Amino acid sequence: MYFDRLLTMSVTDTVLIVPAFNEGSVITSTLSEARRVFDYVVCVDDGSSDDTYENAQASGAIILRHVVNLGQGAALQTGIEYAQRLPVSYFVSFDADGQHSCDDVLAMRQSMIDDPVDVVLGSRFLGTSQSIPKARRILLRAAVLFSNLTSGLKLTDAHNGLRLFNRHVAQTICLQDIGYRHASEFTEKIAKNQYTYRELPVTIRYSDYSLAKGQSALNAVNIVADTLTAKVLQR
Ligand SMILES: Nc1nc2c(ncn2[C@@H]2O[C@H](COP(=O)(O)OP(=O)(O)OP(=O)(O)O)[C@@H](O)[C@H]2O)c(=O)[nH]1
Ligand SMILES: [Mg+2]
Repeated sequence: MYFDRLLTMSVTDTVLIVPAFNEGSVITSTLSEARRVFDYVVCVDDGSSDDTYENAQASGAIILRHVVNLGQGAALQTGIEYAQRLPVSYFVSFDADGQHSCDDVLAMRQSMIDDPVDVVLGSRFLGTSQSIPKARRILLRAAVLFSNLTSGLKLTDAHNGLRLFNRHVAQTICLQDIGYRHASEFTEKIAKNQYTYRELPVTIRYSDYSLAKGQSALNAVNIVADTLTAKVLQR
């Protein structure tokens, strides 16, 4: 144990918030990898029907649980609300399926320390995305154009789940959308709440596992439809 601690970093001012839905086969490695670097890791089991909850326990992370599946947005908001009671300055949204890397989080944290802003957003288009399917790349690029049009921000990657933000954002973001559209809501609220922000290059890993269980392209159509509806209702 002691030697193991020597080999591991111990970042205490940052909490990783990991929404997880049916990630039983990868959750232990994702959370254990994170715990080697970050003292505070909060995993929200979003009503998984597999052994995600049991396997997450083994990592020593803090595990919260939705009794029913609500959606990534709801899981993230639950984690953000809980994490505010921890003695940390920085909050990170981090996926459970192995697509995000702790090294990128450390770089985002350092960027925030060196030159504070409210939100540091990961961008796979400033960085790299290992073996992203061509169709997915085209869809994501189109989503960026649409998101910048509707939010007024100038982003290079609008639906990247890897974000680091400060306590002011954690206290005021209040994600309402429980599903995938929370990602658009997050960028809209950066504009609406006038958060200062910066993008940083990150690496998104596309494995056979993440591609097999990940988002269907159809979701993009839903997000566009929901966003347009939200815009019309705002009027
Ligand atoms: N699919 C899905 N994921 C959820 C849900 N609740 C929490 N999550 C977690 O949200 C994160 C992102 O979900 P993904 O399905 O990987 O979505 P994505 O990364 O945007 O899309 P891919 O690039 O296809 O993986 C993962 O850690 C999921 O486990 C849910 O209701 N459905
Ligand atoms: Mg994923």
